[in-house]
Amino acid sequence: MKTKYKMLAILGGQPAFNSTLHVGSPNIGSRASLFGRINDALDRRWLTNAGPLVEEFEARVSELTGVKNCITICNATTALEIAIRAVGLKGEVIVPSYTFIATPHALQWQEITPVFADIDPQTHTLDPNCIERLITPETTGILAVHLWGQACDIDAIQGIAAKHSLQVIYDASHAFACSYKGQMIGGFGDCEVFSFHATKFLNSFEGGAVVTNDDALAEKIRLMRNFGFAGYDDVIYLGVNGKMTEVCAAMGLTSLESMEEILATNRANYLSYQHGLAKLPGLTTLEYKQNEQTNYQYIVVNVDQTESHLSRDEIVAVLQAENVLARKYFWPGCHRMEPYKSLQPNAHLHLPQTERVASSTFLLPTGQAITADKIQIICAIIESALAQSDLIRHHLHSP
Ligand code: T4K
Repeated sequence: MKTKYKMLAILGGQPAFNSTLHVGSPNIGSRASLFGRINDALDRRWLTNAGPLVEEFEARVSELTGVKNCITICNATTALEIAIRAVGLKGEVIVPSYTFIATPHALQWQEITPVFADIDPQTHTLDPNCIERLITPETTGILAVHLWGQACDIDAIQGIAAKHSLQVIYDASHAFACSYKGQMIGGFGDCEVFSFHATKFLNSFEGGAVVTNDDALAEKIRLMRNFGFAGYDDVIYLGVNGKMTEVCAAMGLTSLESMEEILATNRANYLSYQHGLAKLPGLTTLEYKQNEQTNYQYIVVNVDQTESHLSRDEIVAVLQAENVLARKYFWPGCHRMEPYKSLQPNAHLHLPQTERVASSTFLLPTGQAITADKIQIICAIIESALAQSDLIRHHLHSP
């Protein structure tokens, strides 16, 4: 790592970092704990199919979220697909476009039409005011996303769902260990889905879970996760293979042991970025609600081009040249990706906030791989770039 006092890499200088800094660099807990658990699993010769580590991980997630049932699944995308089928969604489902592509794909994969709704520009979560006008006789549910770990407006969404007899699933992939009005995310709607992917706050290499207080729904999901087997030689349901392995559960349990440290690092990183970016014109860091629990998993920066001397894309180009792999999540919006772009070519007409936020937002690296001194350098790079905006623009856009 070199000092901040240097020529920017985009202008021909050496990159600030010798190796790439990633937005999703995994948090790694105690290797000794992890290897111990994996060794035990090998000794037991029980490697998957709801083994003891999976059961322990499920019990810990239930306990932490205060939700009766946790069914771990091999990843959150499959968990969403299973949850959608178990809840009985069909026809059309209302979903934000400003999310990771897995959210609408989990519907479309089952030939359910995702009907894209706009977001609140402050929180980036589904705007309840945009839902009702999209409801048709074909609508069966709402699939809302607790984006960046911030809860959606759950009260408003549940109110609309009750009025129109719709089911509600929350994609809580970003929201493990976060709260809504003081209650942990997990127990809202018909069910909620967590992701424990390597890049997430709490990781199990790959992994996800459906959590629900509905025992009958939980039972159905358990069957669906395991081909519909109710016992040896007895299939009573249509199912898939959605099981989590013991190695993944070992990683999940080990990550849980480090959760407080990960949270403290994420929070410290968030405050360092806030401090470092505060004085830069046109740049604002997404504010997390101070009266809620949050995992500070993402550093989300919005660029107001009327005030900033560089656009979001120009800033990202500057950072990437320095080996800071800032990401343009979730650009260009799911409605502008296939197959939705072809199936719903006019969707953008009712998604003005999604379009605006998707084209002006970027994410910065955080987690345990990032330290305060690296953050200071990243902020100094952005500051230096903004101060030399004419030169950078000329460099980026001249043929
Ligand atoms: N719903 C929502 C709202 C989601 O955000 C996601 C996933 C899902 C559902 C589905 O959950 P899963 O089925 O994945 O459990 C990444 C993650 O792969 C994805 O899990 C996540 N959201 C999404 C926001 O980010 P990509 O396509 O950007 O992945 P990738 O490979 O570029 O990884 C991100 C960064 O992390 C890169 O700079 C590389 C770095 N990285 C990645 C891995 C896997 C590492 O440094 N180490 C690693 O081991 O989607």
